[in-house]
Amino acid sequence: MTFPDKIVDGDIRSIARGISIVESGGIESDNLLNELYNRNCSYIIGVTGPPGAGKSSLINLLIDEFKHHFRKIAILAVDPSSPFTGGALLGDRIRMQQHAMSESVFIRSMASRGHIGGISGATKDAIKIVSAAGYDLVIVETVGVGQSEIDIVKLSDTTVLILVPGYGDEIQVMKSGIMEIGEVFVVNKSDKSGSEKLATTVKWLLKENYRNKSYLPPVILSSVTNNTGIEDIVKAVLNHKNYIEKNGIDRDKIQERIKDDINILLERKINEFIQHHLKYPENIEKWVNLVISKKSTPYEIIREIKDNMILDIREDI
Ligand SMILES: Nc1nc2c(ncn2[C@@H]2O[C@H](COP(=O)(O)OP(=O)(O)OP(=O)(O)O)[C@@H](O)[C@H]2O)c(=O)[nH]1
Ligand SMILES: [Mg+2]
Repeated sequence: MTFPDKIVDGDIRSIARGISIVESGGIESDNLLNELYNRNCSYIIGVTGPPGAGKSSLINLLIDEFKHHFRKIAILAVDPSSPFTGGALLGDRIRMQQHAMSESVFIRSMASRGHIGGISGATKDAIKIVSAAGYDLVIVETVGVGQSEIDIVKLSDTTVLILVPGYGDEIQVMKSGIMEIGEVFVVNKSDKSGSEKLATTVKWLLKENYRNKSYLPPVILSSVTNNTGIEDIVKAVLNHKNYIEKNGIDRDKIQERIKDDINILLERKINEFIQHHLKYPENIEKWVNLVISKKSTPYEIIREIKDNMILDIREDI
């Protein structure tokens, strides 16, 4: 069996290796993703929220509930803080450990390599790997810090935003622009004071401001400590899944993702092309000197570059 076939067959070691390959990028990664491309059929849930909101603990409980609705579940936790084995990474593993041995649950922590708080491109590719391997549900955990929230919205079919009392008074909630982020809102740590007030505020804000008039995100109180609200979160996610399928939004999202894939590859190719044919940026200093010594102008230089490039490409063909 070939390596990509082993992934499709669901072999855990091959899946893990596949993810390591896409994390490193390069031609090997491109070839693998090409082999696996048209096999993406997972439902993707993004779970985001401030550090320590209880995302990992909640996911741990949600897994059991989601098992009734999906065959195989993959969890990808993006660790924003440390590219190595940082505390958060270890913590996520421990919190989800009880599932680690089960056949139907795959858990992987990924470093986001310098994308502060963001989802690395590698996460997007890792989703493709587990998706090809037949995981029909993928849960991506990411800490909500600015850009990462936008990234997760683009990536996910349903985004679950976890809030906790104490972090966000009304103004913080407003400021962080959360109205654009979630389709399911959760106020976790409802065993602590202030959670109901926060839930009421968020509900009110959503009602007033939510972008989509035909879908109003629910606001759910949960507590990992008391094991409450878990079923409600799953129901809300399935409800949103239903909504997007009924309204064709899932198709729009697929189009957006493919567009993104093509754009990323195109950008990379154009950069390689420029570097190769123009010897850029090595040549920039030479061009600057030509202008300083009045031997040329930027306009002349560009014209010459363009003409040379056309000749160059003709030779290539
Ligand atoms: N009281 C209370 N504590 C909770 C609840 N949920 C989680 N915690 C605690 O909050 C802490 C952080 O939980 P995590 O699940 O690691 O939170 P996280 O959002 O995944 O954290 P990062 O991945 O580091 O951003 C842990 O000590 C949990 O035990 C809850 O509902 N109530
Ligand atoms: Mg976590």
